[in-house]
Formats: sequence, C-alpha cells, structure tokens
Amino acid sequence: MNGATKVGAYVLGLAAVFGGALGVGKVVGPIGDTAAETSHTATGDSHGADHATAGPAAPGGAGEVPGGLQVSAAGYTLVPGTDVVEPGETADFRFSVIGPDGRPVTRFTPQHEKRLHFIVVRRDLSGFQHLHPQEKGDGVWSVPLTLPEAGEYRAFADFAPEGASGMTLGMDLSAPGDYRPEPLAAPVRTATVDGYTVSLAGDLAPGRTSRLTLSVSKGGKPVTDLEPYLGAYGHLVALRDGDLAYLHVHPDGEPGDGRTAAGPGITFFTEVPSAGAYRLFLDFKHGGTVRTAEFTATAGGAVVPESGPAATDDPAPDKSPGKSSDKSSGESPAGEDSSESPSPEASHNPDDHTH
Ligand SMILES: [Cu+2]
Repeated sequence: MNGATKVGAYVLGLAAVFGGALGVGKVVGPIGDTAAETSHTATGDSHGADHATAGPAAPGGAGEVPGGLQVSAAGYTLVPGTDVVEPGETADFRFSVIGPDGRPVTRFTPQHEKRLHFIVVRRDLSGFQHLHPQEKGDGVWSVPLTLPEAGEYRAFADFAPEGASGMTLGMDLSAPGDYRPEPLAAPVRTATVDGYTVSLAGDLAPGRTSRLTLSVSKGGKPVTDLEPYLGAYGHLVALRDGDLAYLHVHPDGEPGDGRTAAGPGITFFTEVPSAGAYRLFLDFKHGGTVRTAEFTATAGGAVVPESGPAATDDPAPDKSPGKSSDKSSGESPAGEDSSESPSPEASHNPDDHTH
C-alpha cells in the first residue's frame, strides 16, 4: 500500500529466507552486512600474528572494541534459537554463527582443542559456566544449558572461522523470574574452591600487558601435578565489571613444551583495555575434575562499586523493613568486613589493595 508496508513486507521476506536457512526460530537481520565487507578485509588473515579480539583495530589502538560486547562483528553474527531459558531447567540450547555470506558458518579453526568455546555468566558476574557445544550439522550448535537462577545472563561464543581471526561474540539470555543481583566481591588475592586454594600474584594494568601467576595448593601443599585441560594447565577468562567485556588471556607455555611446570603456578599474560574492576575465572584440572577459581581484580586504581542499592533519602539502612527472607547465604555486612568471608585461608592480607 504505502512505502512503509512495502519495506515491512520486504523485511519479512528476508527474515523468512534467513530464518529458514538457519533452521532456528529466531529472526534476525543480517546486521552490519555492508560494513562487514570492508572491516572484514581490513582485519583479514594478513594480520595473523595475534588472536585479535573482534573488532577493527589492533589491541591497544584507539577505537578498539573488546570482545564479547557485540552480537555481530566483522561480518559474523551470533543467532540464538531462543533467548529465554526457564531458570532451573536444562534446555537444549541452540545457536548459529552466520557468516559474511549470510549462511551459517560450518568451518572453524580449533582453538585450545575446541572449535567453539561457550561461556555463560549472569550479568552480576555470578554463575560462570564454560561449556563446549556440539555442532549438529549445518552450523547449528547445541548444548545442554541450565541457568540455575532467574536473571539476565550473557553468553559468549569464542571461535575462529576458518581463514579469519579469532573473535568473541556475545548475546543476552533471560531466565525469567525475581532476580536479586549479587554484589561483586571485593578484590582478594586468594580464592578457594573444593578444598583448593588459588592465590593470585601480579596486577592488571590498563593498556599494557601484565603477567599474572595463579598458584594452586591443596591442604597447604602446592599442587605440582595439574592435568592438562584443553591443551593448557589453566584457562583464564576475564570479564569487565560494568559491561562484561570479554578478554582473551594467553597462558605462558603449555604442557609438554619442556619448560612449563604442572603447577603450582600457572602464568598468563593479559592486557585489560581500561581501568576498572574485572572478574577473573580460572579453570584448572586436577584429580580428573575441572574446577573454577574466581577473583575480583582491579586495574588502574579502580575501586569496586558499592554493593548496596543506590542511596535514597532515608539514611538509616539498619531499619530497612523489606529484607527478603530468602537470603540463605548469610548477610555480609557492607564495608571492610565483607572481604574476609570468602578466603579464610588467605595467605595475603586482603586489605593490601584497599587504601
Ligand atoms: Cu572452552
């Protein structure tokens, strides 16, 4: 009838083709299709030396976009079958990566022994999961996914299409229901998981590479027989507080290279793009089990934001009447004391990094 209707019909037609090609229910247009051509050539294979983050600029350059912030970059788009998952239920979660030609990508260059790594975390940085979906054919990836509690989640696909640079695309997932965000833990040097203690040495520095060493011990004894997991003794993912920018972190050395010990220390080189607070997730394998140790670390003198709700006119926090009864994990009073609870075995003073 009029122009708008025509455009609408055209978009619908495109969507039908697109959705049909995908075999998934979600309808998404070819985002950034034209821009993709140019940026794709610009970032192409010739660059090769580094695992570039998704985005047109080299690490450290002006205008650099860290990985994970975009659902579409350099011509590649992440398309989920659904973006809603009921909390507490295991879903067969499916998605595809659509390439610059508008078709699902089926050829990937393995990185760390996998063609695609899938990271899921709630937006408050809790509930980290590192999963490895299977490709079911035609570029459709499938993974059993449980979002344990309600909230807004971020999912990251970390992959390298054959002939292109490695990239990380991110998408939002929702688990409907009441959601009470957990405050970001204060920076500490020691984390415990399943009877293991992991201590962190080194500091993040905005805009330049810093060396981090994470040392694993159990029962007070250094662990010197870490097991290779995905070709390394540890895998480290760093997410920026505030926007969940996803950072590639490269381990220094690998099992069997003649110089890399199987613990207790695992060394990484990482460059964070800005001052700020980051949550670090270390996956390591010992005794046949993969565990994740988590840390908050800051760069550039950043301070972890206050964990409580924003101030209101009522200055008396003690008599807040609406406290929910489901706070089973115990109240941690805001302020200095909260940093003590997560690390009873701390060998470093958790106050080292406060002023
Ligand atoms: Cu992985």
